Amino acid sequence: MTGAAAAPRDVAARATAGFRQRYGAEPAGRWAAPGRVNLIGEHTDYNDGFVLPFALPLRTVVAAAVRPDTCWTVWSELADDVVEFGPKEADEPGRVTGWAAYVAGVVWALRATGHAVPGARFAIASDVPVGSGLSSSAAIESAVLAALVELGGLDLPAARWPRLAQRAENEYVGAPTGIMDQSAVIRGRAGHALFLDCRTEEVEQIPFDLDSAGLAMLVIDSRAPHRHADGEYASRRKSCEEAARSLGVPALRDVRVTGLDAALGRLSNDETRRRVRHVVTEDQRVLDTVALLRAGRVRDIGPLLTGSHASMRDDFEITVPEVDTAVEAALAAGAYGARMTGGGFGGCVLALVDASSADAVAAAVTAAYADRGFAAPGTLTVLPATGATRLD
Ligand code: GAF
Repeated sequence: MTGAAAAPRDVAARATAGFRQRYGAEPAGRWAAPGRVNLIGEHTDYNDGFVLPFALPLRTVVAAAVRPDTCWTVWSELADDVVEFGPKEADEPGRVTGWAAYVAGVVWALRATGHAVPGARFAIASDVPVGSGLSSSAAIESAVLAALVELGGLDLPAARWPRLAQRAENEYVGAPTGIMDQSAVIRGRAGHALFLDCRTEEVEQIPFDLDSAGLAMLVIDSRAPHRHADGEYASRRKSCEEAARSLGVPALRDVRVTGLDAALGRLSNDETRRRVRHVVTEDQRVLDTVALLRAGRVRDIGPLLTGSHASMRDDFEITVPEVDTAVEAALAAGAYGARMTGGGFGGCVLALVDASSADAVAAAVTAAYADRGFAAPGTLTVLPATGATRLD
């Protein structure tokens, strides 16, 4: 032991302790933003379609205060590292790299849209695991954005935050993602899933009360090593955009299931046909899921979740053996439905289960992993939680 105080376990306390230790001062406030899972609607967001994510109880907390000059200093417990940048680095996308790029990207996006961003010091602590597909990057962006808007008294209503945080990720970090993650993280509400029309950005909070239905949502971290996920994501997006151009529509959202066969008949490439079929049927599965939840039929969404997984596996081809194993084992152990959530090539699987059988389903998945020689998965049950917020 070195005599240093043990790090506090609570994420907000860790952010505050990190701020005091790095900067020898008190933060002006603490802002939190959660990770997310997507209940259904995968790779539909950048096709102007529908998604239904919810915010997780796992959060990233940013303790922050303004500094007198126009520079930004960031410490994160994730890398136990301090990064400092000024306007020159902030104004040139790509200049700040690694985890701090998500912070610099937000500063860039705010400045690029004409906001006078105050210089600031940040200390970041997080319970959102990195690399598990639970949007740890959107959580950092959103918590930093919330902090800067308030510290700078910026005129920027929360409804515009998701698009701005997405720009940080697309244009500063260079990841061609859609608007789902930032929307879930910013606009999520406890006890609800967020039904988002990614074209109009209209949202509807859909009650998703697992507890009173005696259900639980099991999140299984597949622990699958990332296999070229970034390049595969970009290539899926490109195929979709090319397919929309071939079909003469603004986006694949404009092809509805009733017109799917006719649209497929106009495409000559089999792989492109499968990509289009995934997106069009997935949009419909989101709409069907929303209809069932509005009717209070939570259990009945199970087959739609499983259908979404099959579509991602067979048509969009973004699953890997670990996630397929987790889905199969969860279903065999009695889950009502199961699917990979997020961009693919690893990440997490969701399984809708009776609350009383969550442990047994988790154990069954762990056993199936051991049989296949995979590293043990992580498991936890979650309820929809609140989006980005100021803590105090
Ligand atoms: C990632 C992206 F960031 C989202 O925008 C979305 O496209 C998702 O993959 C797939 O649905 O999380």
